[in-house]
Amino acid sequence: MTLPSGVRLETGPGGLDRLSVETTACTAELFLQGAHLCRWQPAGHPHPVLWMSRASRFEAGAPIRGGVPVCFPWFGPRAGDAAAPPHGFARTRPWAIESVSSTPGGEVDMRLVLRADAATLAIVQQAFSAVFSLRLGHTLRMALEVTNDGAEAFRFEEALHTYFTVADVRQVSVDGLAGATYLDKTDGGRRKTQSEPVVRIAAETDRLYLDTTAGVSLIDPGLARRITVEKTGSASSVVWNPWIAKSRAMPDFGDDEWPEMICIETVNAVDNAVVLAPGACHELSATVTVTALEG
Ligand code: TA6
Repeated sequence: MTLPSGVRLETGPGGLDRLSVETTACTAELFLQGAHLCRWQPAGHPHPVLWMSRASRFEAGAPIRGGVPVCFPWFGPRAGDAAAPPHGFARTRPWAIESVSSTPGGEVDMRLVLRADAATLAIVQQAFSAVFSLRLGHTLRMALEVTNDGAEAFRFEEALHTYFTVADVRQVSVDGLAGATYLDKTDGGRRKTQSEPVVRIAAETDRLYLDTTAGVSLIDPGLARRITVEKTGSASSVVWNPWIAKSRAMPDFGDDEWPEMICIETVNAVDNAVVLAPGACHELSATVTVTALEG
């Protein structure tokens, strides 16, 4: 495959193949395993946008900790199968490069594909095609398009499980979810309402917001920036920070890393799971923009 200038296919840590991007618009890295974007840095921005754990594993078949895990065809634990890996199999399967191109302005378009095969059919008896497409530039647009290639309806969950870098998670606020219903995973999954205008993090926070199509903004005074996530085809959002105890419990997450990250995830899960008729397709997208905090 001929790659545009500024894009290389190389072997990364753990022998995992990755596409690396260095253009006038941005730098980025995406592992073919999981179509996993681990780095995206728009030109002119001094601080990393996506967060990566310094303890992440890079091994075939092991989930990478940070960046944008692609969660599919289930979110969180698999219902009725405690042995199944959380967040589905897409993030640990090899995706194939369908196309890579660039624009005169240095933006890079990638399309990667994952199709049902014997390995996935052994887990979920469903024929599907998934295309993960990205436009990497001064903004980041990601889209997950799933097609039901089977003869029966296909119910699935999905998420772009995006990890963002922050100066100190205790100082940030998350705007756009006021009034939404959420499942509080730190409180037995109880249904609650986001009564505060913005979400602040002062303890382990793990909330699945339902029936919300609104964009979400992360205001980070420490890095003097606002990160906005606009979405389409998504009715759920997640806000997650593991805090102290959960960080210690995860071997691929440094004990002292929790203050420097927050997940704002673009999701369809639980009440908002997608049900596709045979032959139908569905797209979820997220567009990430980074701007300086005014004033
Ligand atoms: O999206 C939040 C969450 O479901 C948390 O409950 C936590 O489990 C996190 O995902 C990380 O999941 P992972 O399987 O990547 O360790």
